[in-house]
Amino acid sequence: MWKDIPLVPENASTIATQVDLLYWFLVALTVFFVVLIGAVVVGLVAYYKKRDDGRKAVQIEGSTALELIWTGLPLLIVVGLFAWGTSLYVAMQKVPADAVDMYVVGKQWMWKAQHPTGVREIQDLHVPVGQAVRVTLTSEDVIHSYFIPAFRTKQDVVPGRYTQMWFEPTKIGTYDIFCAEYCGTGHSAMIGKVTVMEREAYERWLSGSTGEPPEVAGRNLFESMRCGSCHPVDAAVKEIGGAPPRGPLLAGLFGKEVDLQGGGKALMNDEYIRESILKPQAKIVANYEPVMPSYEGQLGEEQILQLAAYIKSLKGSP
Ligand code: HEC
Ligand SMILES: [Cu+2]
Repeated sequence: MWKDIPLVPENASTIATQVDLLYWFLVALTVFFVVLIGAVVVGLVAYYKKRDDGRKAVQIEGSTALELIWTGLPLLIVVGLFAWGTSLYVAMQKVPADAVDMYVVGKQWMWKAQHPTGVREIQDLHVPVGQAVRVTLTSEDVIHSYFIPAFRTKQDVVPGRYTQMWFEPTKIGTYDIFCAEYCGTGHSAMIGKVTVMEREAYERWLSGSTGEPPEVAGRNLFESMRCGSCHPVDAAVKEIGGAPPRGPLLAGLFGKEVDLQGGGKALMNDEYIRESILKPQAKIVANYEPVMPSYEGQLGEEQILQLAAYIKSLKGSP
């Protein structure tokens, strides 16, 4: 029904209906009070204007009942809205366990996407219907915002940091992607299309393009950047080049806490790996010398995501 009303985008994800319900409730509530208060104001003006019988206005010095009503009622409404909004917000943040990972890097003025199999595309995004997708986003330059109105999802894309959003498309079709954060002259051209396809069609689309999975690209980078000259990736490696490894073992660490010099702890996640590669001096791992060079300027955001995917894929107990 809503698609016939202009300005309301299509409803094509599992959360779209809930977002719309909250939205329309807010609109209805606002309209209700505007009309009610407007009608009372206009009505009373008209009523007292007509009744010119020389009476004086009566001052009301206080009314506990009235005060309770006009404080309590709005409070109830606002707290209810807060609870509703918060629970929806939490649902929109909680990524389903079966979500597949995709990566999107924003850059003036394009979106570069990478699929779990390594297939890449620019501007557009192809996704299978009925499959939850977690998108990890970052930017190579300024702040952008990844906005897919039909899915009711919008997420800031910030340089130097990873943000996430997820959606589960429910309807086959092609929908808009916009940049929703003014990012320079080409901002209005920073648009694309998300194409929701049947799973088989998506698989066919994927196999029609070539690319390496991010963790494979990451392993190649790990080798070509010679990270392995300091870091063992296998607990069995006790020596590199005839000496004990200079860097910590990287296998089996993802999602765990590492001890830092000076007693703190850090959670090994995408963000921490990124910082370790670009600003290795920011957090020094306990019992290691700060000898890791910074790769700032040598590795792009997409490459860092690939390295993180590779480190994530390294299994085994540290
Ligand atoms: C010259 C040796 C050296 C090289 C080369 C090197 N590292 Fe390191 N790396 C270290 C040392 C030493 C540490 C621990 C001290 C610290 O935190 O800076 C470390 C820490 C790390 C950590 C944090 C590990 C933890 O247990 O918390 C990550 C992730 C990492 N390096 C990734 C890389 C990647 C990816 C490369 C290649 C692009 C690389 N390193 C190249 C020496 C090196
Ligand atoms: Cu932008």
